[in-house]
Amino acid sequence: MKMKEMILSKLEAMETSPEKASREDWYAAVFSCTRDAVAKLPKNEGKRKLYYVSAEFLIGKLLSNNLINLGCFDEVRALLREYGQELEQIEECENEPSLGNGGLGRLAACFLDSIANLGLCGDGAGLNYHEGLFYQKLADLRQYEYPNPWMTPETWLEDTGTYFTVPFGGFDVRAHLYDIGVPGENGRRNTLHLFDLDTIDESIVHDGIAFDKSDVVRGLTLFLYPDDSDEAGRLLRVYQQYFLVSATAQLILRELEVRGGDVKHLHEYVAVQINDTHPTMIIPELIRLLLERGLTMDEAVEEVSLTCAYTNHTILAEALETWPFDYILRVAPGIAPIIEELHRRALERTTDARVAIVDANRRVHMAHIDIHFGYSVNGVAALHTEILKNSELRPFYELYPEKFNNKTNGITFRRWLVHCNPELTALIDETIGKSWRKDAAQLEKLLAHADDKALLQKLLDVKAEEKRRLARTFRERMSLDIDPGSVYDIQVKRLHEYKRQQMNALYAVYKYLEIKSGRIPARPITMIFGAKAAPAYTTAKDIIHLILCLARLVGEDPDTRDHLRIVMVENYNVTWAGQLIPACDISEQISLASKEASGTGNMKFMLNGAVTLGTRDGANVEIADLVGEENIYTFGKSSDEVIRLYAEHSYSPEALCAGDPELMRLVDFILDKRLLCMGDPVALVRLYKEIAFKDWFMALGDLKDYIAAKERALRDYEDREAWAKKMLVNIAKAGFFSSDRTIAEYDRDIWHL
Ligand code: 26Q
Repeated sequence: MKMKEMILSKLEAMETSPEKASREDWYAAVFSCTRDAVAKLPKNEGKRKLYYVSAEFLIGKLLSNNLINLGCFDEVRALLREYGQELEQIEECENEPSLGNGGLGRLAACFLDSIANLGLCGDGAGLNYHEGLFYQKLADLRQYEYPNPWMTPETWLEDTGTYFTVPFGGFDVRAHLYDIGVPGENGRRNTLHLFDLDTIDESIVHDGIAFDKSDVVRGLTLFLYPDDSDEAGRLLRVYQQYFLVSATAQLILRELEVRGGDVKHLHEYVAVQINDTHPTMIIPELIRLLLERGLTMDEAVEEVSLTCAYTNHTILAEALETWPFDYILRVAPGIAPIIEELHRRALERTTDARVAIVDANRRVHMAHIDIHFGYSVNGVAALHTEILKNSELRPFYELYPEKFNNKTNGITFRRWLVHCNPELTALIDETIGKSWRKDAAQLEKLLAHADDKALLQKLLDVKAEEKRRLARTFRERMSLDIDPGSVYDIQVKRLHEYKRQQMNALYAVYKYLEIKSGRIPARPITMIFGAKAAPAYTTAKDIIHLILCLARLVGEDPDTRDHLRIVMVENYNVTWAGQLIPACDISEQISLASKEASGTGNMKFMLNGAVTLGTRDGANVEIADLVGEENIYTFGKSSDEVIRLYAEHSYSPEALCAGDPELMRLVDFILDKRLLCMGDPVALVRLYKEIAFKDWFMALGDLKDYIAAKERALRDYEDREAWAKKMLVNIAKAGFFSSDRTIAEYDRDIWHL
């Protein structure tokens, strides 16, 4: 039966008709038919099966994406339109599962999509957080956190009825396996496995997101941790990690048995990709289980080392996970002796204390386990991998040069172009045909049309339409009027000092003061922010406060409000991203060089025809090399310079301000009485001190250069045709950043599926 008929008969079974059905009825019918259709697809099979193990899968809403991959998106959209419904609106009934923090979690979701679409045999394994990452509310110029429940009766989760016993210190729990189908366009599917506990109790949450963190049985999979800054939460985080890896390891061995594989040759049947260090304990856990099945320690260590590969997503030293050995003893005593054994074996290979697994303070360095006892170590962008090899992980690179490799990140074009920007998709199809959908490099065919004035005009028209659509969304959801004729300048990503939203805020101060002194921009500017701050990260919250204060100041001042607008969207998530990215003119990618491992938002914006304003950091470097200097605005210190400044301890924001009154004036504005009267003086003074005296991420060092680059971009924007050409080149060169390319490389170099 065709999808259309299935949906209509579903409505009938629900005792309604297409004419009478409400939006919710339509959603229920389309959802259930889509889920059934996915479930019916045969699985991708192969001798070697990949398990992508990750604490986060930021999958976003699934309805449209699944319809696209099932090949019936157009059919369903047409059916709905026949009855006066829009798929976009139907989809509002679906909650977004917020099972990730940001880039790392979203990358895992893009990878699942590409693995399925390339027809590879590979599943994801993660946790089913009931409340996800917190829900962010913005009120009184501040962020407040609330639970973010997402499971409804219409859920993509399929209860498999399968349980695995996880042995914690002193008690066992039963991991309950739920599955979500991941369809590919080739008519087959893979699976995202999410583990949960039946004893979880949402009612223990009170006052926002507080709960008794020592209550493992009722609280284990309530929330995704935004960071480890909460002392009480750290131990629970280790419980979560061991729960994930123990259940996953048992699933792997059970599936191996069903497939008739031989545990003695595990690596011929299984590849495990460890997504950052959060699932690292799968290495000792697999060893433990292989010992139970009769392998010797030598054999078990050897097999597991040939099975597990590790991806590093961070350069920030403080973000590299270490756990007290005592935590492991308490949470997972079964693997504590194995970690000690691995430590001993690593010491046999080298006596260099920098690469020890357990350090002098009895802390376990998770990444060190992965590198010693995994067969591959990869960074996520060319620059990132070079920095790992030359500085952060240098002693490891000297030990194991053959393990290190780069896999520049990518994004799935099915969500980040076909789904979120159907108008641009249609224009591309019309211009160069559809071959780019299977081979993203074909987007380069657009370059042959770079001087086609009619096409350039159409590109501008599509962008203008997306900008009007976003303005409508702001009006409906936030009662906010923004000018669709203004330049949309967007910075959306987690809030972190290294990403430097504070530098963008200081640009807003600059522009505000310019307008106040009569220098009116050629065209109004709309600055859009979206960012969640970790609840315990004070400086990040202070930066949000500053942005919200500036938004109010600029928006209430009759001198400035028609020329500059600052908007911060509440609870930035995948759904927001899908609405903001197609409408963007200028993509802000302004991290301090050397700090952003890759970035993936940068790729989504470029694919949708935004021009990047960025530092030479992460994948921006590769974007710049691809599009050429005339199609990107780069500024700021190089990563080499930054690394040198840190080594010399020679960076001083105070000295910079002392020598530059203009810079000083911008920073001092944080303490301007207009802001102090409106906002929280404690927060503003604290932030002022942080920036004026510490400025660990050198925002002041790059500010003048940043302002100049942005002014240049705004000037260039006024030559609409020249700008359209930049847009076109960015779209044409985005093919490299398809996650299909990334996954093909993982398979070629690491997984060999
Ligand atoms: C660690 C310990 C305890 C609790 C939480 C954490 C934790 C949680 C999430 C540490 C790190 C993360 C997330 C990291 C992340 O998203 N990294 C991003 O990964 C992207 C995909 O590779 C890159 O594009 C980004 O540059 C990188 O910042």
